[in-house]
Amino acid sequence: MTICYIGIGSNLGDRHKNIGKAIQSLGSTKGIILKRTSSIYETEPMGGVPQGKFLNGVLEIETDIRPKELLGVLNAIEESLGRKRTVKNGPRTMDLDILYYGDEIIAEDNLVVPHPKIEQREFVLKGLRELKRAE
Ligand code: PH2
Ligand code: MG
Ligand code: MG
Repeated sequence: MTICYIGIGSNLGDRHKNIGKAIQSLGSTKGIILKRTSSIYETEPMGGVPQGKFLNGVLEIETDIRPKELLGVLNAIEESLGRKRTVKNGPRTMDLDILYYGDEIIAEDNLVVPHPKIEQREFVLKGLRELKRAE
């Protein structure tokens, strides 16, 4: 089993409801144990088109699902919550990103881990600090 950190975000529709549903789906997926959830922060949109504020947080999970397959699970949950991939970095009902997968380093076309934008995003660092401090 590997400890992973997942970034969660929503800025479209009922943001709180979307976050709640995604956490519930993730926690009820076979092979995933939801360990802890950071506070959910309201954040100004960074980059992309002008858009509404996000709710963002960080989740700690334990899993035996390999990274590529985990990405598939996250994409399926995004889709179940109505995510449409139209505008790059545009508004989204749900965004689930693999931040860390244990201490693995992955550099593939569709999956880079650790997530390359961790250090540019204060809300991700805040969520990670909150969970790591509680260890
Ligand atoms: N995600 C993006 C682009 N901009 N801004 C905030 N505040 N939160 C996000 O999760 C976010 C963003 C693309 O994934
Ligand atoms: Mg993202
Ligand atoms: Mg994403």
